[in-house]
Amino acid sequence: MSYSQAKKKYAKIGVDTDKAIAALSAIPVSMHCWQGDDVTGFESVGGASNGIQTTGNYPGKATTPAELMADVEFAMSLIPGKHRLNLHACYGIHEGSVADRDKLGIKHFKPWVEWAKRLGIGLDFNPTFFSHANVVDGLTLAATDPKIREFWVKHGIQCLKIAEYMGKELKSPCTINFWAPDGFKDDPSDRLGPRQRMADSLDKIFKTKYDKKAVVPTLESKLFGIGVESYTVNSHEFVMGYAQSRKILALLDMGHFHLTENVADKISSFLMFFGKVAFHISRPVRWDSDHVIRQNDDLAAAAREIVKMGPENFIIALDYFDASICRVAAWVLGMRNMQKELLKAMLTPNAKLKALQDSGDFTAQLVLQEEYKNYPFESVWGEFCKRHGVAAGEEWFASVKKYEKEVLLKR
Ligand code: RNT
Ligand code: ZN
Repeated sequence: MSYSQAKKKYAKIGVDTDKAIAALSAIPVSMHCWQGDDVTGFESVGGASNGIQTTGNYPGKATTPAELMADVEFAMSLIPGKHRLNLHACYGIHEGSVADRDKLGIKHFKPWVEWAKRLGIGLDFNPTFFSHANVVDGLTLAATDPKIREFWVKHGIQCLKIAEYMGKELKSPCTINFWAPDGFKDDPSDRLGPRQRMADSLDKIFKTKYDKKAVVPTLESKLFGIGVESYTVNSHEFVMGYAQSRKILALLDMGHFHLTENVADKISSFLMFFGKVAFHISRPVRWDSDHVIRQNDDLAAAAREIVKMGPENFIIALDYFDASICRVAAWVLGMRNMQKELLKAMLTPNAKLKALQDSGDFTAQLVLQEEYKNYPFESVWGEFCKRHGVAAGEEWFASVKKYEKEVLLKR
């Protein structure tokens, strides 16, 4: 169906496709740098460890800053619209010897900021509380040894400074997300102490003066990790309470809940009590496996809530890392899937469906919720891509295969 035919069809149900295209164009998604190299970073050649791991050894991963930058740029050229890059502290660029996490500074991220300026994109940031010898007995900010806690507090403070620098230089607020793997494999005898130490460490970090217009701190909750099955310090309840009382944002990761929980259902409550919602869009398969996001029901439900609640109230970041497939393809596919689901939600007459719910006409609600799914979304997606000068269909993959042959497989 042509775009003009689709536009007419959508108009009949009260949906303005041009408005939807413009609205989608205004949503930046924070693309995670760590899909490009299996969360390795530039501090050592060892892979991700201490509560985080990747599986697979597909060839061609980026091993230097120049390679990662090139791969991100290439991926972004196949994704419609302007987006952001989400960096982790372990992606600092060190000249000579590697500065330890507590000594990281602005200079280690200057090349990233210069690069982002050239691309005209914003950066987001994350302290790295894993892949390090100071993760002691699975703990960082909640460690029993005050010296270990102090090390990680220093890291958190340095990262706040780096995030402030990014936000100011790029004139776009930098979201800094705190995720710490702290937890225990087996039932702990003391569940309170580690949480008190975590809160104390976080308080010490956030006591640092930082420009609240340039930096948006978020705290990510988690249910469990491999090797940390019985207890996670930063549980959902801990994070809700901490973030609410300290006036920072809580971050929801789609892989950090029981698999039967509906993560999309949490969004409206978050919005009511925090005003803004930070999101790690991921795909758990049986556990927090961080598979590439697909156009599945979970993603669709999350996108619908984002659209209904106002996308400007969301910080949308992707978080998955599959090392068993082409990493550049994984980025492009996931980013486009996110945008596709947002567009589908925008092309749904949400106000009309809400009116049916409010009037108690649940039959019509169910029927139309289903029927609207078969409207000609693809024609609008095609027009959106055309306006952004990128391929609408699977042709993008041929470009990735060419890049893979000419660049990735030569590494
Ligand atoms: C881990 C968390 C966290 C990380 C990134 C790399 O379970 O989801 O967000 O994936 O910080
Ligand atoms: Zn996450």
